[in-house]
Amino acid sequence: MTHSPTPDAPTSTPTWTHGPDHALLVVDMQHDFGHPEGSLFVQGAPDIVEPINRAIEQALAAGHLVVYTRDWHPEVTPHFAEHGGLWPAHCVIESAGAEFLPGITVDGPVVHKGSGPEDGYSGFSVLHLPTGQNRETDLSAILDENGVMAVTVVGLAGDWCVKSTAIDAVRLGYRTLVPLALTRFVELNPGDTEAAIEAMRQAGVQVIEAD
Ligand code: VGL
Ligand code: ZN
Repeated sequence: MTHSPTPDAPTSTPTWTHGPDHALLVVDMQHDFGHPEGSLFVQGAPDIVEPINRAIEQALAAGHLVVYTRDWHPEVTPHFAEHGGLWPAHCVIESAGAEFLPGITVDGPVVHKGSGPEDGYSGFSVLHLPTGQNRETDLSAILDENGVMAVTVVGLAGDWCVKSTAIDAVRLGYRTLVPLALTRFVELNPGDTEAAIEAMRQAGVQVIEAD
């Protein structure tokens, strides 16, 4: 990785006039998070489908890479409450709940995460519990092969996978934007949304308020 971090990036509204080294990361726009009948529905998620589609269209029109992540869990995983984790079963590999929301435009590489005995939320790496090691996904290799230096992270959920992916992106040296208009939060506990925004800003993520 040769990117240098730019923690003091300006705080202006993002546009899709960014350079060709900019990629859009669309995180976990899947049935279980985004559909009211999904097992881990994130309030407000249906409202961001069309705005994200517009961002995808603009990114593709500008020749930018759009990369998608999918939460992709085995039926038995320490990530699920019934096996010691935090969450109801969701996004089980090849199940209907793991499908992309039918409304979302998919046009780019797809990175799966969480498919082993793993816990974690970042699209870049998850913790492999048997070894205690972080296991990398293909995401940073895909970005590097495409000369990506800056990323906009959108999708679900703002206080979990979007937050972790964005913070990891900064650590890996990408200039990183999160437009709040293009994400929604689980808010498992009151205050989680504000805390997630603050954690992203502290890490050097450029969090953009909705207009
Ligand atoms: C997520 C909870 C559990 C997410 C994934 O995509 O934000 N949240 N697994
Ligand atoms: Zn998950």
